[in-house]
Amino acid sequence: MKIVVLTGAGISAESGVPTFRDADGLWEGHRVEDVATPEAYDAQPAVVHRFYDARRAALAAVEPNPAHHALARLEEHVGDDLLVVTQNIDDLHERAGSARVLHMHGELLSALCRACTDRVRWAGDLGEFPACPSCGVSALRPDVVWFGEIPYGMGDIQDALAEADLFVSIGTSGAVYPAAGFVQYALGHGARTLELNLQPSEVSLLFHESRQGLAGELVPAWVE
Ligand code: BJW
Ligand code: ZN
Repeated sequence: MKIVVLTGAGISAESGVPTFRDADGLWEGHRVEDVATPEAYDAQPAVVHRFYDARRAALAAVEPNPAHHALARLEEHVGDDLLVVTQNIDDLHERAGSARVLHMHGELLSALCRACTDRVRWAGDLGEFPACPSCGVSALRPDVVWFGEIPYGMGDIQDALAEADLFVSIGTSGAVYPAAGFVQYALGHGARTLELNLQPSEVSLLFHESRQGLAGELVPAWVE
């Protein structure tokens, strides 16, 4: 049975990583839609670098939770039949042991060169405007996907969704496209669909089944 799991900020919440649209969300006082844009970065690159530097530092102090571990165990059982597509830029799936993880919104531990488009590992403290190790130009930006930019891996994701027997969405509000549209795409290709989220999402009604609760409880219960 082929399974595609989509994860969002809710799966990392119990590890202590803040979500975007809950009360204690990121970008305090700002709508993420107004600040997570290339235009915001062009206007105030130092502010945006500081924001991601702080999140990178915070990442070092958190650990995967039972939901990440359950997905890693599922991969041990089903191997290549599982693909985890995550909107998260943290590395908690990998640290829990998942190998088949596609980071559609980029990665906190990666930098993208605006000059040569190489993606390089963000090693330690490179300073505020580090130079690219590939081309030497000082044009490294966070390797994350902002509004108006095209998410990574869309072709592979569509192929996996089209082949999936089961699509499971975990800890995402369904507010951001194209990820919010995956349920419809999977349904259109015959998959069964299941949502695991703390509260009803914007797309809950599209799923065959929607369970509400903590990812750290719902995901292990679903996997076992
Ligand atoms: C728990 C829990 C617990 C809490 N247990 N659950 C109009 C209509 C349709 C689309 C558009 C439109 N206008 C513009 C667009 C496109 C736009 C978009 O969607 N805008 C919307 C605002 C409408 N999208 C884009 O621009 C995207 N690109 C694009 O469309 O390109 C065109 C294209 C696509 C495909 C092919 C070809 C071309 C890019 C979107 C980039 C999003 N980037 C961000 C920032 C990434 C970097 C960073 O992290 O800083 O990604 S924004 C932010 O939102 C981040 C997240 O990945 C993303 C989704 O958030 P998520 O994960 O769902 O978090 P929350 O906080 O919203 O929800 C958490 C949920 O968990 C809640 O429901 C809680 O209840 C739950 N929860 N604790 C279980 N313990
Ligand atoms: Zn470069």
